[in-house]
Amino acid sequence: LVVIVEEKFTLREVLVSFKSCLVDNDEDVIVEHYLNGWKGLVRFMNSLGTIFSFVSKDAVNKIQIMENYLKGENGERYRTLQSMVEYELSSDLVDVTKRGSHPESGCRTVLRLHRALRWLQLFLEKLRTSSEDSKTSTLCSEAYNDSLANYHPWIIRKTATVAFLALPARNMFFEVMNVGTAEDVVDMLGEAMPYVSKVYDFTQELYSQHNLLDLP
Ligand code: 1PZ
Repeated sequence: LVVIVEEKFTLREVLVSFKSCLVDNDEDVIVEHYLNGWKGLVRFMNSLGTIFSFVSKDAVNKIQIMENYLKGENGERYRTLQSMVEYELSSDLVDVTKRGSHPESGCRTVLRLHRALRWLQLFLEKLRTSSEDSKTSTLCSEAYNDSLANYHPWIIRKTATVAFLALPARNMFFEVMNVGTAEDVVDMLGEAMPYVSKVYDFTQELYSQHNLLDLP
């Protein structure tokens, strides 16, 4: 007899897991933990249905690129975002103005995830403050248009906008989060999103200091 126990999984633990990214008085981010946070987000997204598989595929691909660096011979240089940036820049491993011999640098790969984290912030904040009759697809596309869309070509924007229409309604969406009543969800987001924001803010600052915010 084989018993398969579906592991209970809640959005709270995913968001809170970003807390463990920050080290050294919030002056650095551990890449391994950052990727773990992302794996949780991908898992959550997959539980929303296969329509988002084109999104999760890209995220998984980027997580994989970073994990390969971590496992590779220079893995130690990729331990934190700060050490990755210093290493890749000082060793000329980043295409800075146009795509060239380093199309998959750690810096540009993390930048894609970082931009997506901004979308997540905006979207979850909209959800948190939304009323019962708000449409998740509207909240989602507003958040998208204010963030990621600015970096995406027309065909991806179009595809994303169509996919958003398949998002479950607000109450269903809250249920998938698996944290309790709508009120519990609102409380959870208020408590857990600051961890994500801290990681976002640190990364933004680091990338801005090194002029990395427009990497091709
Ligand atoms: C909850 C519903 C999920 C909605 C997800 C909203 C984001 C839509 C983004 C659609 C983009 C998917 C296709 C991939 C595009 C890539 O071209 C870009 C740029 O990478 P490059 O081509 O330069 O290598 N990839 C990205 O912008 C990263 C996208 C990651 C999206 C992760 C979403 C996180 C979801 C968390 C859900 C809780």
